Amino acid sequence: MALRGVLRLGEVAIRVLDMDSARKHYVDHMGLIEVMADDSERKIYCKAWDEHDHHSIVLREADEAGLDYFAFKVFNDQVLVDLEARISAYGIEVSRIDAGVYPKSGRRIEFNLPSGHRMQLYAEKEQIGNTLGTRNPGVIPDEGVVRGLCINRLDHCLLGGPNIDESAKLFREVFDFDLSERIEDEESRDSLALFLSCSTKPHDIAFVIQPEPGRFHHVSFLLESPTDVIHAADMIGKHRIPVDVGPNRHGVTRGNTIYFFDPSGNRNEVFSGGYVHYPDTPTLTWDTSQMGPAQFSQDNIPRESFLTVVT
Ligand code: M3P
Ligand code: FE
Repeated sequence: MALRGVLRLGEVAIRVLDMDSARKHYVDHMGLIEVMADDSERKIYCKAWDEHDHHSIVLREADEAGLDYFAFKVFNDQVLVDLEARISAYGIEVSRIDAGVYPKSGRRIEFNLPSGHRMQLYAEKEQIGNTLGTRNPGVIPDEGVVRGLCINRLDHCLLGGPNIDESAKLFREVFDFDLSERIEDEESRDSLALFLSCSTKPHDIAFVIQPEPGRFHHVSFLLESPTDVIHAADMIGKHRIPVDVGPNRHGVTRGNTIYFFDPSGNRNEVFSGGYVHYPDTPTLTWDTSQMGPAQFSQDNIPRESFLTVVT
């Protein structure tokens, strides 16, 4: 697996109810960097410090919270050409979006997943760097660049909807992702949650079963260390950010985690760690007899909210 196909989750567009409080949360408290604002569209664009691309998070003020769309970056335009043909041959309608329609971005293709989510792929986005430069870059940016929860980068998102087996099949058969982990019902063996990787991370995207299509479970950001997770917990407490769970450690993926909510009710996660996944790593299966250890391995208490609270 040289990473020459789908590279990573590159953009998550989140609806928020009020931009002032969203900016306070994502920029002032979490420490994402606001790189651009579009007042007419009521959007702001943000990045984490150790990302080279122009932005990874788009916040849009709207009447309802949740996910507008998410986009994966692919290696080059030829991958985009190949994937468009493969998605169409698979039986999913694909539309094309010209370069520049999405700011700082090359052309995109867009389609809907069986779970009801709008997904895009793109190969080009303006790179503005991580402030360290690319020659003798050092390891730590100048004071003030790394702030708040000390987030290194956007990592993954977890989406809720029906037909999660079908969405996972598309990722495996068309996008060449691996199924790294699966939570199933102990009796029916039905899938409850599916974790998929296109890299050496335990997951780049995951799906959880939900009756309503297109739901947003969480967007997750990578921190450098478990020490930073504890620091983030202090900051979350200081700013009175509502916590869902944590600090704790997922059994699934083994990440040290905190789940919390933005002012619109969208769930966020910061985490560090997790094992290394390779394409020959066997799929790990959990079942509902071990929901506690699967979800939160430090107290083994399953949280009902994991399967019910989404935006
Ligand atoms: C993650 C992660 C559960 C697994 C969740 C996993 C709660 O969100 O980032 O590893 O079962
Ligand atoms: Fe997560």
